[in-house]
Amino acid sequence: MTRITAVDLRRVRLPLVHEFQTSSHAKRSLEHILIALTADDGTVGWGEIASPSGPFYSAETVESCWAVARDHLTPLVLGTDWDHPATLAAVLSKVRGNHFARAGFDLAAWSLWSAAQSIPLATALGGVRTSVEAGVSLGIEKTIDDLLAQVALRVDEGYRRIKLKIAPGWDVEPVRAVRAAYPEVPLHVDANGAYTPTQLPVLTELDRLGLLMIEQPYPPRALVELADLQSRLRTPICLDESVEEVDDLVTALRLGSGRILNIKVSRMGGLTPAVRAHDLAADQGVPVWCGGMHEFGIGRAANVALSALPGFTLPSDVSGSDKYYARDVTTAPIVATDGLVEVPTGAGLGRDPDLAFIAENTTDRLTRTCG
Ligand code: OSB
Ligand code: MG
Repeated sequence: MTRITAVDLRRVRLPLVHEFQTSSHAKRSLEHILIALTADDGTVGWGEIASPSGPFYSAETVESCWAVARDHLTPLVLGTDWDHPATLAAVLSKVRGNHFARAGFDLAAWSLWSAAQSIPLATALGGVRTSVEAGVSLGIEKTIDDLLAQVALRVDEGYRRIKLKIAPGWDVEPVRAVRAAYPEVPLHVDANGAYTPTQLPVLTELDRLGLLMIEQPYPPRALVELADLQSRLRTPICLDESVEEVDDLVTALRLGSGRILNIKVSRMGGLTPAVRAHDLAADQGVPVWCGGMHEFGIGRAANVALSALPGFTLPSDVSGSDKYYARDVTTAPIVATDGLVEVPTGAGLGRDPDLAFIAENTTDRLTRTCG
């Protein structure tokens, strides 16, 4: 049995090396919340809450995560006895929604537990790969030339798949330009829910460009409309925002709302539900890949570990730390070489926090203990 005796929350802000713009907003720096859980035997496990600052991807914000972590999740984990992260996840799931906040605690519990077992996190999760294929996600740029320059950079670095953010007004033209310049590169687009059925002609145009998938063309709850769209397109629809719960996946697969699943640890509420979603998708022959939220090194290491599971048959958004940050919060960054990221082999997360660098970039901190 393990008992958490201390919870340490830190808000940490890092500048982005390149501004990132999606259909809803642009960002130059990111603030994530790092969590350190200490067990009664002294073992420490780190987690990360990778929420965007504003409620544009999901309803959560850094502020909401901070409040829920402080007022609800910390009291739930402090002093609770548990023998496996899934047990603690069940306790955390008393809190409805708030998946990003919960995911940070769930990850910290997995880090702690795998460290205590002296096994890599990937092994603890059921991972089978020693390295995973990495894709990149490219934001909306000011011009098509700027976008082509970004694609060139990442193709030259060896990334295995390029994803382009699209939005009404930035879709067929830029995607066609990239397709023309790189006829062979595995390419996909992500709309973050920015289209409606009235824009079917645009999606039909995109359907002709040989894309691997079209990610989240319609808003999260539009599962019926997505199923209708999927029946009209050859290109597989990939679900992201639509699947927050494993039960959403059950509904989506029954309806035929998509053929591929992006599994994000944050969006699902942690590694525990992420593995369940993987298992369900694998059962039904649905390929999955791991999506990202621009994670710092802690969350990034977890994404790599998760991507080692057998059902992750498509390249994940697990680019090297250097795509986003000049320096990361772990003593060793995540590195992609020729489009592959090695799965950490050390016990636990396999990446150590760089405490001095974290301290330099901490904007707020809160510690709670119990005897
Ligand atoms: O939809 O996948 C998304 C970033 C912020 C919000 C939503 C998304 C993304 C990404 C980032 O695409 C991918 C990454 O972390 O490398
Ligand atoms: Mg997405």
